[in-house]
This record gives sequence, C-alpha cells and structure tokens, in this order.
Amino acid sequence: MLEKLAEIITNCSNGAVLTGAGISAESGVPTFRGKEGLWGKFRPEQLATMEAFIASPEIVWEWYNWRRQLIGEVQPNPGHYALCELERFFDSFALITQNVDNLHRLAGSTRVLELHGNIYRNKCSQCSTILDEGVDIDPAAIPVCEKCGGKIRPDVVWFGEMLPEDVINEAFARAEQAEVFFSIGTSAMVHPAASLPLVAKRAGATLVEINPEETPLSHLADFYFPAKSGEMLPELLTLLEQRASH
Ligand code: BV8
Ligand code: ZN
Repeated sequence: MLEKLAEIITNCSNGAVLTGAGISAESGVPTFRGKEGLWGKFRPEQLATMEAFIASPEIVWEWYNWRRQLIGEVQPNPGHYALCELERFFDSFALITQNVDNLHRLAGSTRVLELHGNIYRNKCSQCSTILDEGVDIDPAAIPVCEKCGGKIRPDVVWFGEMLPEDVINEAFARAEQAEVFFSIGTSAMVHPAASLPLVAKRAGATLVEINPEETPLSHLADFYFPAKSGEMLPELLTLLEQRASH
C-alpha cells in the first residue's frame, strides 16, 4: 500500500494537501468533533458565528482566548514536520489548511493557504481592517476599531461567512492541477473546504486520505490509511527518502 503510494508520488510532480483539526490532534489540540472536542460544551453554530458574536461577544472572546492560550502552549507534531519535507518531492506543492492554529507555519511550511483564517489575527467586525497580530483581548473590555468603532473580532471564518476569495480560489485551482491530493485529519463535512478533495479526484488526481476514522471521502479515496497523521506521514517520508537515495 505505502510502497505503491511512494511509487506514484515519485512519478508525479504536482501535489496538494488539505488538512483539518486531526493533524494537530497529536500536538494536543482538541479537534472539533472528537469526544474531548472543542465543540464539547457548545454547538459549532452557537459560537463560531457572527450571530453569537453580536449576541454575546464576551463569551465568543472567552472561547477564542481559551483556544489561543491552549494552542500557544503546544508544538507542531511529526505530522506537521513531515508535510514540510513532503514538499521537496513535488515540483509544485500546495498546503491548504482548515486549521486556524498556525502550527503549519510554526513547523516551517512557508506557503500555507489558510482557508478559515488565523486565530492569532484580529480584525474589525465592521470594516474588516486587520489589526496587529495577537493583541490579547479582554472579553470584559473588547476594543473597538479606531476607523469605524466596530468591535474587534478574531480573523477567522465563521459559519455562514465567505472564505477569503483569493485563498479559496487558489485552493480550487491547486486541487484541479494536483496529480496527488491528500486529505489529512478532516471529517470532510464543512464546505466549501470539503469539496476540494472531490474536485481533485474528479480532475484525475490520486486521492489519499489519512484519518483513524472513516469519513465521507474514505470510500472514494484511492488510498485510505486508517492511521494517525503523526505516525503515517513520517513513515511515508522515510520510504520516499529511501527511494530517492538510490
Ligand atoms: C459558507 C474556523 C455561506 C473558525 C471553521 C448544509 C450542507 C452543506 C453546507 C452547509 C449546510 N449548512 C450550512 C452549510 C455551510 C457551512 C457548513 O459546511 N456547515 C457544515 C457543518 C454542514 N459552511 C460554512 O458556513 C462556510 N461558509 O458556506 O458561507 C456563504 C456562501 C455563499 C455566500 C456567502 C456565504 C464557512 C465554514 C467555516 C467555518 N469555520 N473554523 C474556528 O476555528 O473557530 S469550521 C471548523 O470545523 C474547521 O475549520 C474545519 O473546517 C471544520 C471541520 O473540522 P475538521 O478540521 O474536519 O475537524 P473535525 O473535528 O471535524 O475532524 C477531525 C478529524 O481528524 C476527524 O475525522 C478525526 O477522525 C481525525 N483525527 C483525529 N485524530 C487524528 C485524526 N486524523 C489524523 N491523525 C490524527 N491523529
Ligand atoms: Zn472598523
């Protein structure tokens, strides 16, 4: 299985990866839908929405501050680092992530397409002016935008909100061009991100999924590895490096 995939990768020049919360699970960041998941106490619609922010901005900020603090204490895991290495085996490579945790950049990936923003960036909830990185926000005294007085919010994409146009457009373009497309650590349920693997497959890519649990993609994938990304990806890289060295 893995040898066959390594063989295919060696003969392809265009690769793309879509990651979800699962790639950060082994760093200790709770996923969205796992039992200890971020949504444990709340429903996604409750918190990651503009409605929730308008209704109770302090609760939304408490949740993001808790996540910022939690993510601030963790390190990228071997899965993140392996993806930095994987880039070398392709002439053109795109790393597309649904995660807002910044761990791909921390691991050294240079070009990361962040479909859903970045938890450390702040922006105005009215005029979307981006504010300086990661200023801590006190939920009891949420700052307002100098330009328009709008409340400051995290620069992430909430349910019902558009994804950054340029980012999602590039992501679809890369999915269409990919010869090998990896879907790693995502339940493949949130759109439009979840359609990227389908677009790649339809355009003729070899679809690879790495996820300990089955998802709607698993039966579609050419290779489905029921495994942890932090274990599977380093194994794949070792194989690729062995092949490259002789
Ligand atoms: C939009 C940022 C409208 C914020 C996030 C009905 C049908 C279809 C679509 C919809 C619908 N109703 C509503 C919609 C649209 C909605 C949507 O798709 N809803 C879903 C719930 C059905 N989408 C939106 O609202 C999007 N916007 O559509 O705009 C529009 C359209 C036109 C014009 C104007 C407006 C915006 C979606 C973005 C929401 N923001 N995050 C924040 O983080 O706070 S979503 C968030 O959850 C993540 O970013 C991610 O995208 C998503 C899914 O999470 P995953 O990453 O997949 O994580 P999850 O926990 O689910 O799964 C983890 C996986 O890892 C598991 O499978 C697990 O087995 C695996 N795993 C665990 N350990 C490991 C592992 N894998 C590998 N190794 C391990 N060790
Ligand atoms: Zn403003």
